Amino acid sequence: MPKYSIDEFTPKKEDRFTFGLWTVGNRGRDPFGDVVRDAISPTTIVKRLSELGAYGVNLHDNDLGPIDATQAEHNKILGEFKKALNDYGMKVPMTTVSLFYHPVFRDGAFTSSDARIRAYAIQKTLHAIDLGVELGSEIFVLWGGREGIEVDAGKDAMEALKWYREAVNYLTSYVTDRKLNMKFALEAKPNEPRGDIYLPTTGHMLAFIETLDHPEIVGVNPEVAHEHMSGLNFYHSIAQSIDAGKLFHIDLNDQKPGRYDQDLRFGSENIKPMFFLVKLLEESGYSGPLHFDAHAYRSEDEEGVWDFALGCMRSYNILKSKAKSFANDAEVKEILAVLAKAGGNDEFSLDRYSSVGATKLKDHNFDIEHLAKRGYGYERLDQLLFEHLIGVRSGFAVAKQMVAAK
Ligand code: DIG
Ligand code: MN
Ligand code: MN
Repeated sequence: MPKYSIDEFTPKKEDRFTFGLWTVGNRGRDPFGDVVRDAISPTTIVKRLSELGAYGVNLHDNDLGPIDATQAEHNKILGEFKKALNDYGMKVPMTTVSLFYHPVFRDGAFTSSDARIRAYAIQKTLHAIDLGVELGSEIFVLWGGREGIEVDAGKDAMEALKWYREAVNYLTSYVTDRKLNMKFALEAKPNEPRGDIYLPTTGHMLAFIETLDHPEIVGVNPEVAHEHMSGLNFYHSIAQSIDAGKLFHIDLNDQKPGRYDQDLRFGSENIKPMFFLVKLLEESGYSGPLHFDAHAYRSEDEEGVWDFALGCMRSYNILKSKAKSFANDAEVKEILAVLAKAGGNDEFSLDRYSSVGATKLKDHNFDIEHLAKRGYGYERLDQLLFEHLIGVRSGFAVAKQMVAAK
């Protein structure tokens, strides 16, 4: 049995780490190979994640049991799940709905050209919202994995966006009408499984939200791999989401550039980008769940799955510690202070327009040759960051004790 060290990076419930049932429950199927792992029951997932220090689990409506389960079967499975949550002190901060797995959604759910399928998709989501309320979720994620096309000839993009808006408006009206304590987090992805997915990035979602009837209860659920698939800087996507007051949830994982959606263990590929992400989340005071929408390599057995889960959480905590040591580094602080001072003061009051100010600005004579000459010290600053991340500038706490995995 692998031994897990207990040290300052060991996850604790107050870290707010969560996993979808479908993440650690991923059985390793891929487009070119069958499952490699046995199914892990929801109650076992709750138990093992709790023992590793996780705060909660998330689920799609169909994760607890088959889509054609009878009401009696569904109630039995739900009862066992709720008992496990209670026994192991685990929460369900987020619920979502599968509008992508069943063949009925082969050409979209909210954006299907068939009005009956659009209606079924909304009905399925209403029931999933009710399930989430029953489990105590306050966040409902909508990922439109099938809302897209392979060929544009078959669907008017303007019409598709109208249908998308109709569906989200219907759902927010339901929550408002029934006075449910639930807000929505829209998750973007550029492609896969569709050739092109509508609203492909978090930026598109932020713009879309402003066109809705109840934008105040709609935010975003950005995922690392999905923005990286578009070659975007995830830290910047999160900064814009926080700036807009719309970071309602987040899907943490990792991704090699230019690949399909790999949903890799958090921190396993892009240490520096994930450093800035964690630094922002912690320094901004983000208080939502830290959800890992990722899964173990197909090479792993069940023990490897739990190594994966612990690795996600430990990596976040290690980067959190690195962010603190970097921010407290005297030389880093000195370089940043010089940068701030060299930037001069805002003598033109650029943060508040005035007619007098505009005249003063227009008449000012800037010495741009002089301004063009200054250097910025980024090389030294980035080298210091590298040395923090590599560990030569501050070692990790030595593992205090080794204990057998429970
Ligand atoms: C894929 O990134 C999607 C689905 O796993 C789920 O609907 C959503 C919730 O995190 N992410
Ligand atoms: Mn993904
Ligand atoms: Mn996701």
